[in-house]
Amino acid sequence: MKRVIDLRSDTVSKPGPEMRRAMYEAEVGDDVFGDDPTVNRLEAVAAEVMGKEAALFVPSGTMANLVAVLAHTRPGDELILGDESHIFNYEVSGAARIANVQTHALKNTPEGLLHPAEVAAAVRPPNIHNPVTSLLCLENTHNRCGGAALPVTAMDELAGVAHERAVKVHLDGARIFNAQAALGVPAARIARDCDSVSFCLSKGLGCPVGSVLCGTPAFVELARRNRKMLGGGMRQAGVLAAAGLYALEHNVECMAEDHANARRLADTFRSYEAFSPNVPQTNIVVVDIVRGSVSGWLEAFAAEGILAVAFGPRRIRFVTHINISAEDIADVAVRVKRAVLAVAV
Ligand code: TLP
Repeated sequence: MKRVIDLRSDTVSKPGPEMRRAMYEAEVGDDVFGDDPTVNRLEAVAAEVMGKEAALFVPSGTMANLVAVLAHTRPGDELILGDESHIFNYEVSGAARIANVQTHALKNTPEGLLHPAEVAAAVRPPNIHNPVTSLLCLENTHNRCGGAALPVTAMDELAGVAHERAVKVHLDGARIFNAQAALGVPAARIARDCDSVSFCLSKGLGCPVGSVLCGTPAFVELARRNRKMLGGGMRQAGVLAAAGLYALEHNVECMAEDHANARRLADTFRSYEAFSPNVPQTNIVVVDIVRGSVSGWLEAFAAEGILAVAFGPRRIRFVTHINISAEDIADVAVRVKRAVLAVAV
């Protein structure tokens, strides 16, 4: 039986022996009492890496975004975001259901950006009829825009447009270290003009669980309260935070290799007329299906031991990660060739 090469997401990676050892050896305490030294250390390190004053360890990227929205807004406010953003598409309407904010989605450019003029126009003027626009959410790298790394100048400009209008900015930086590797700019610089930034430990960094939300001490205090409300107050969470500390020390550099693997994977697909892949900037390869169907190709790939996900009616997504080597990508090329022969479209 050939080895399954799982490219459904970078969330599927499994912790290796050194990370597990760090988890095993973690010093722990009750984090709801603020007693877990490993969680406290992770929060301090994360804040520093992101250039913010404080941080909060949360179970997931979804909860990081939700507690950020809760902390930055009041019920009935309006939140501006991109129509391709994760918060708008994949977070079960948490912003609407739990934070009671109205989402105002603007069209994302293919590069994952928003037009500054459209953001400016979307901010509601004070009027008895209008909701209060209190938050702009950005995403870097941009998942549905094929892992695009948003340039710092564009981020700064959008944050400027928001701040001039007293609107706060949250960055969903689930994959901000991929942006760091692609842009050659430190994560703290990318997030500089954002009031808060979240990043995932459970994606390219290879941890089993967790995200971190960073911002001012007052913001993080509020976010901590919101995390508790959502049931995200964890106890001896140091076993999980230890994985995060290990990853921040050892796994950030691996991302350049994930990106090289993604480029090679896209090249494989480009050599067939049935497929039209993006030119990946980071670890996400989106392949538009020119011939055949998404379900047909997913089945053919699965038969060859390659796992991917549907990412639209004519699109499949592949994500490289820490458990995928250059040899695996070479192996995928051989398997894709066989799948193409089997489907024969
Ligand atoms: N993304 C997952 C799925 O939910 C689509 C994936 O496989 O890519 N922000 C961004 C930009 C994300 O891509 C994700 C997860 C999240 C937030 C949420 O993180 P989790 O899964 O930890 O809640």
